Amino acid sequence: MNKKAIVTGCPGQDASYLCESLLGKGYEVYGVQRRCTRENNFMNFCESNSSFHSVTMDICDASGVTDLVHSIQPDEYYNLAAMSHVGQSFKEPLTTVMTDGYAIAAVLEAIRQHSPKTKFYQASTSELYGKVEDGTILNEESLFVPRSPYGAAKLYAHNMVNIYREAYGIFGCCGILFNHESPRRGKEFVTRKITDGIAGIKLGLKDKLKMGNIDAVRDWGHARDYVEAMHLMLQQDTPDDFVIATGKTATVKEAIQYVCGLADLDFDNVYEINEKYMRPAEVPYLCGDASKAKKVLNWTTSYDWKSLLKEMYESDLETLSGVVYNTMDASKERFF
Ligand code: G4F
Repeated sequence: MNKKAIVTGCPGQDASYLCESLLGKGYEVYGVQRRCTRENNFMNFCESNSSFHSVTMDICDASGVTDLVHSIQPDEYYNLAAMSHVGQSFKEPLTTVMTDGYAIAAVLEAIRQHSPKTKFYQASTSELYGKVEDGTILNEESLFVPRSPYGAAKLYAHNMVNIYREAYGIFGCCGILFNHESPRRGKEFVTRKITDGIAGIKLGLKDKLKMGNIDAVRDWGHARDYVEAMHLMLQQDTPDDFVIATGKTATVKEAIQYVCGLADLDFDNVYEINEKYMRPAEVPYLCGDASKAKKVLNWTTSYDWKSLLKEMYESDLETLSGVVYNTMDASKERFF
């Protein structure tokens, strides 16, 4: 019998990579997405696979979650759905706590009552750490002091997984993932905003990048590598929490400078600071130590922030070049 996995958060970046990976490993995959989620083509590969089953459900609907867990009895459940934009969580604190906090209590209860052998993965985050001193390398033992509604809701969920593990023996793991990006990243996150924006400027489609705090420091890795860590966590004999990170950092400013270099554009003319993108409270510095994941899970990452941004920039340049080409084609038709 093939293993069965439920993956929430389709068709987002992480869920799309994870579903592809699980299908490649021979799983029956139940990909959960909310009704009305914007269309995108990341899931095309999965949807043409007969082992992929598309499920429309809101993870905040506890009865739907309970029915799904009860009827599927999945071997593994990956909770990747979230209100995942930190800045937006200040504007939607209640939606955030429902999606990123309450919904996790609901699925843990469903598993406890109806499918206690299901192994559960929770997408925890480096945002749990909050305000840390520059230069601090964070690991599984570091203190959690979240600085956003997003971080607070995620900390509740993180604690609940640990409580259900201890109290009821549920096999629950939290991946404390540092920032992970790819060409599939939404354009509202800073790396994709930079690569898509600079590709647009290069092609004359855009004027300037409007940025928030460009002094923020992040540890950026590739989402494709990070979803492998999620799977590895659920293949262990005992459940545990793991930091997943590259251990290398750059500022947002360095990221812009690097992509400007790829595009052969002048950094000073490319961006301007706009207060709109500043957050009420900022997490200024994040750098992770993934030694435990490397040792216990044998997990490795093949990208650093430069090779990651290069792949993203090249992908955006190719996509936007197609837009320019098609526009020229249409105007040619009109002209002749
Ligand atoms: O790309 P970001 O929006 O990611 P952030 O806030 O670090 O959170 C992401 O990573 C977390 C850890 O894995 C996840 F839990 C979370 O769900 C999300 O995926 O911003 C990165 C940094 C911030 O310090 C932000 O203030 O870039 C700064 N920044 C500066 N200008 C900007 C901008 N961020 C965005 N999104 N847009 C800007 O214009």
